[in-house]
Amino acid sequence: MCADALFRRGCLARPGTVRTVVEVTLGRGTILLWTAVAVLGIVSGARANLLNNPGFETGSFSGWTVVSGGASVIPDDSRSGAWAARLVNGEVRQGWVNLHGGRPYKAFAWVRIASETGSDWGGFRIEVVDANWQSLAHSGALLAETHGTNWFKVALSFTATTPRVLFLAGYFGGGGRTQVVHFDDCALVEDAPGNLPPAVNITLDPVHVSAPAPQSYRLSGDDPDGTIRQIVWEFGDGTRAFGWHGSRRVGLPGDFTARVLVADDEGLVVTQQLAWSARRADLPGVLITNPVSLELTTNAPVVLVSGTATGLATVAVSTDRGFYGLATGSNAWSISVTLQPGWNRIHAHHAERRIRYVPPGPLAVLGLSESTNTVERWEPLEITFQITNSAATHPHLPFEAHPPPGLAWVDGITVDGLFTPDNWQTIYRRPAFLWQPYARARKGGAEWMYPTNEPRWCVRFAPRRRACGSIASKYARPAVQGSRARGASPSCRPPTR
Ligand SMILES: [Ca+2]
Ligand SMILES: [Ca+2]
Repeated sequence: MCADALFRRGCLARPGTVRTVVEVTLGRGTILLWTAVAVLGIVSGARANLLNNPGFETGSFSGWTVVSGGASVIPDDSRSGAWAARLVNGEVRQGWVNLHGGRPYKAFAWVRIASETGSDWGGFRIEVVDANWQSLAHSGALLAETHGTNWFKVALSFTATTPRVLFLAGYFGGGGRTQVVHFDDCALVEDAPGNLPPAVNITLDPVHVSAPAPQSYRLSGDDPDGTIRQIVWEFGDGTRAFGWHGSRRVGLPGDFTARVLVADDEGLVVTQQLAWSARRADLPGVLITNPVSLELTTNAPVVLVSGTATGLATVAVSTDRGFYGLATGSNAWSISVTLQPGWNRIHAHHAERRIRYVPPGPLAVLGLSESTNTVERWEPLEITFQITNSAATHPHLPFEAHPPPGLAWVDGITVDGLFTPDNWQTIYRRPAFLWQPYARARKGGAEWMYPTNEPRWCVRFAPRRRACGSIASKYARPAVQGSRARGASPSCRPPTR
């Protein structure tokens, strides 16, 4: 009969066949934390600052015009050098600055909102206007609420529309707000191709911590042709922080490397790292002597972990992947640790190893099972299957060949189902997902959900078009992109049409 899109198993060669291909993209081969990507563009030579007395180092407003409000030059809160400007709802500006019409420029200023009271529209701003009094660049209202009370850098970009411009800094708003603002190190420079990386230094104080104790962290520096937009600290002991500086409490003993990720306003990322350590006398000592390497990859599902300990009757070993056990021995201890595919963090008290388990067999899609042999138009066709020998740590997260900096630990897996009603002239791609069936049960007057069996992969598709003749249900073949292990080539073929 001329069926209304009946889907039936096993008729692959007939016209109108719907084929299914399960396409598997596996977790990447390695975790790269804080990979430096300081790839520089072509940058021209030093760019001349077109402003006069940009840092107020004359000790005066020479080169500037005080337009309104309270304005003074102060010696006790400069961003650099000896002097900075202080405005109390004031405004200053440079005289007309000559530049080249049509060329790109950048304007910078360091600003600190020393105090702010009241509320009204507007706020402190940095602005560039052209000879026709058209605003070319504007920082927006800079408020303590949004920018805090520490020094920060304002970076503006504009294209000159006239041969001269004004550089303005000051309060523009209602009289119900009073802002005391310090600013320094202003600049107006012609833009150049490329992007310079942020130049930064980091400090930890103290570097060697007698834990438990606080440790402060501080990043200093600048992006010479822009601003620093994002700062992420990865201290190495499992803690993170954001921002230029702060303090945290250190409790974990060990030797660590702090890494700092710094991104500028054009997305260029540089990293800095600094070794530090913590010791504490009030904890038992546990060392892992085997494996020696802090990180390694293995094809064995069980790894022997051994070490030494002082001050402990038993040594407990656990992983972040569900293993827990007590080691044999105490002063010299050992235990067999069962690994899960992907990365496993093994902890023997505060000692740690990271081991990636890559199953040795070939990647395969097994146990394909359909919900039904035939479905009507718009009815769902559900195919479940298993994937063996995947090395993805997080099968519920998608695979990313090039994850953003800081997200490299998300080594997931992407599985798609491809469906075609016309021998691959038209392809419908549907994402598969790891599906954990549950059973409901009522216990103690409450409803509970219990997982039933192991999770399976599942992809669903409902045909939306009619087709004549018998339509086969599926044709499955795994295809692998990416790799499970570093440098490994795909072990399966791409979809066959
Ligand atoms: Ca200065
Ligand atoms: Ca830059």
